[in-house]
Amino acid sequence: MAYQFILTAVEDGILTITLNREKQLNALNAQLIQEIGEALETVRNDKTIKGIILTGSGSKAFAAGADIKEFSNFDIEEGEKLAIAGGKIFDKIEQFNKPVIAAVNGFALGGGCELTMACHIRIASENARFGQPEVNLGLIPGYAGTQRLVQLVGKGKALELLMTGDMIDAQEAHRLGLANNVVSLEELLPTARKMLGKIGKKGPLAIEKVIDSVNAHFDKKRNGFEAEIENFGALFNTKDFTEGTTAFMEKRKANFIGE
Ligand code: CO8
Repeated sequence: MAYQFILTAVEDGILTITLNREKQLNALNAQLIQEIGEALETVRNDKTIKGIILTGSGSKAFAAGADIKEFSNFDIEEGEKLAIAGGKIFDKIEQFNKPVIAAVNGFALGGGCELTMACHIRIASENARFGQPEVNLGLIPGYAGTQRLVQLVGKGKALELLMTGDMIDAQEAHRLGLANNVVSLEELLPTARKMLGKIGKKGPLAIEKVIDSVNAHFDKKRNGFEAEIENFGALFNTKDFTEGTTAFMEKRKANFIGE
């Protein structure tokens, strides 16, 4: 499929989606966000794909935010419409049935930081900078930054970052739990691929249920404990469960098929 603002590539069962507006520091316009959603849908039911990496083109930015030029003249209705449409794609990422890793290769600001937080895991390069600078524009985050930042770093630090608009470096993001780990820029994509390679050897349905159960914790309409029990029980009815336990007993590696 041809996209205007992203690049996609599949290698070793991993789909890499690269935000491709390097001159604009990969600022997120509405179409770019929609294209991420479309690219994800192409692999949802593809059993050969074990995971997804989201990254930015170039070595300066993952994404420096939502495209300020796109929404600078918007009124209330247009602003809300943009936030709702984009928010649905961010939710899709968070709830995706395969692991999504943000490989954060530079600035991840505003909507860019929010996009990393919608991903399941964030790996940062040493030059990465995170921040929610919307207050500098007289705005607040519109892609759930006020919610997901609290989930990742806690209320006090989230309020500080959201109200000061301060940028933090990769090490500080790691210390706060925003970044899972920090590696050199050269090691960024290899590290993300290695992690997805490891996850890809596990039972895909179990991975899907891990994602769903953890998400249930943060969903006010669900009880996470009940969701886990339901997901746990459902896995007993799968070929992967039979294969996993049989392989253990036969002292060999399991060959999961995602059924
Ligand atoms: N939107 C549009 N263009 C951008 C953005 C952006 N967020 N960030 C950078 N660019 C563009 C610049 O305008 C510039 O373009 P040009 O060469 O045509 O003038 C180009 O990218 C390079 O940027 P700089 O020259 O500014 O590069 P510097 O190295 O000097 O500075 C910074 C890098 C510090 C990252 C700087 O570009 C910056 O501060 N960018 C804006 C950061 C920001 O405020 N982000 C938050 C945006 S608001 C947001 O994300 C709200 C999310 C919720 C929206 C919900 C829907 C409504």
